[in-house]
Amino acid sequence: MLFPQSTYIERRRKLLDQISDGVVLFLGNNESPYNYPANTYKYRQDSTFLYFFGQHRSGLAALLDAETGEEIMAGDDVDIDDIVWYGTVKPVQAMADESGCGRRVDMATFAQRVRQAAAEGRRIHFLPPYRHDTMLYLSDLLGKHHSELRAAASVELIKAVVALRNIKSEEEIAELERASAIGYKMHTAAMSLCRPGVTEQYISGVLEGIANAYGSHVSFQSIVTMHGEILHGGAHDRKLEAGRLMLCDAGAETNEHYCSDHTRTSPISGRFTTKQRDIYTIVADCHDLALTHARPGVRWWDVHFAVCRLLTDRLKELGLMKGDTEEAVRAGAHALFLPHGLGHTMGMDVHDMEGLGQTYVGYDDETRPSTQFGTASLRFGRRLEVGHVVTDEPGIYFIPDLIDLWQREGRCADFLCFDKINEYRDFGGIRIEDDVLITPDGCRFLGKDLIPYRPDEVEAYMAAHQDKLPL
Ligand SMILES: [Mn+2]
Repeated sequence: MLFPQSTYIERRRKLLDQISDGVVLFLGNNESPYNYPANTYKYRQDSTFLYFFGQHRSGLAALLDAETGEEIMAGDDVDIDDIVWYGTVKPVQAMADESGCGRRVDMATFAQRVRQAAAEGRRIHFLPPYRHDTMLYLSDLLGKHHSELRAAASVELIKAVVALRNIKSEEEIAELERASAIGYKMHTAAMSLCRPGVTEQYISGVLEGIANAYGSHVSFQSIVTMHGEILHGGAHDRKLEAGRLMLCDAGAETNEHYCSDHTRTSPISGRFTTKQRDIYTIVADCHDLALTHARPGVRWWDVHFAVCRLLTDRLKELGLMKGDTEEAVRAGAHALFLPHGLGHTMGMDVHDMEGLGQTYVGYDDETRPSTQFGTASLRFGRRLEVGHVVTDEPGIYFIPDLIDLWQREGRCADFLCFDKINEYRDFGGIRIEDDVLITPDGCRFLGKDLIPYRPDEVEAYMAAHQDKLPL
C-alpha cells in the first residue's frame, strides 16, 4: 500500500457519502494471458481498485454497503501449488485489515452476497468493465448479457468516483512527480540516441527498459516515429533519416501506478531546418500559452481555443492559413493541422478514467462536448480546479490524406492556403507535451527538471549528450 490506511478509509467514506442506496461492487483485475494461460502480461491492478483499497494482488473484489456502511474485501487465498511457483503472499484477511475494510470473504461468498442483494431488489452499483474476463464474470454474477453491461453501469457511482479521482491530493502529486522524473530520463535518453541510422524500435526499446527499470511499465505504448503526423503511430524497425524529425510521445508508471506523459520532437540531424524551426516555434509558443491561461475557474475548453487562435495567427504569418482568425477557428479550419484536443486528464491512468466515460470525466452540465472534427477529440473541457492534472500537448501535423480530402471537398477553403500547405506534405508532425497541475495561483508543469523543448535547448542538448544515456 502506497498511502497510510487512513487515506483509503477517508476515500471510501467520501465515496459512500455520494451514493444514496444499494451496494457498490469493485472488481480488481485478474492476470491476463499473452499467448497461453500461464504466460501472462505484466500484471496491472485496476486503477479504481487501487485508489480505494491500495492492494495490488490479482483476483480481488470488494463490496461496500451504501446503507449500512459495511466494507468487505473478497478474494481466495492461494494454495500450496501457487506458493511453490510464485512464493507466499499475504492472506486476503491481512490485506483487508491493512486497507481498513475489516471483513474478508471468499469469492463464492462474495457472489452469494451480491445475488442476495439483487434478489432483495437492492441497487447494485458497478463501474463499466473494460476487460473481457471481468465482463464475463459480471455477466454471470448479475445475469445480464455482456453487451448490456457498460450501459448498466451506475452513473451515480461513475460521477462519485470521477469527483474524487479528478482532484489529486498532495501525496498523489508527489507520486506523479516521481513518474515525471522517470519520464525525464526516458525523453533525454531518446534525444541522446536520436541520430541517422538508429531504428525507431531501438529507441522505443530503451525507453521501455528505463520505464521498467525505474517504475512499473510504460504508461502506454510509446510513440517513437519519423511519421509524427500519424497521431498514435507506433515504433517500426525503420532507420531514422537525416533531415527528418523524430516525434517521441512516451511516459512511465511508478510502481504504484501513477503516470507521466511527455512528448518531444527532435531533429534527427541534430539541427532544425528553417522550415522545421518555423513550425516548431509555433508549437512551442502554443505549449507555453496554455501555462499563462490555465488557472482555477477557467475552462480548459477556453485554454484550448486560445491555443487554436494563436496557432491560426502564426500559420497565417507563414502563409498556410488566411482570413479572419475567429471565423477560421469557429469553422474548425485549424483542425487540419491540430486534429486533437490540447490535453487530457492524467493520473493513475494516462488518460485518467477514460474507461469510465470521457464525458463524465471532462465535461459537465455547463460544458458539453463538441461534435466538430478536431474539437470532438478534446477529452477535457470543464472548469479547472485546484488539483486537476491535465496534459498540455499542442501539435502541428501535415497529414497527406487529410489535406487531399479537405482540398477535394473545398473544406474551409476560405481559411486554408492549399497550394502552400502542399509544400509541407512530407513534413511529418510536431507535438510538445508536458503535464500541468492546477494550483491555487494558476498552474505549473509537473517534473523538477523540464525536458528541453525550446529549439536552441534541444539542439544544444543533442550536441552535448550524443550517446550519453542519462541513467
Ligand atoms: Mn498525452
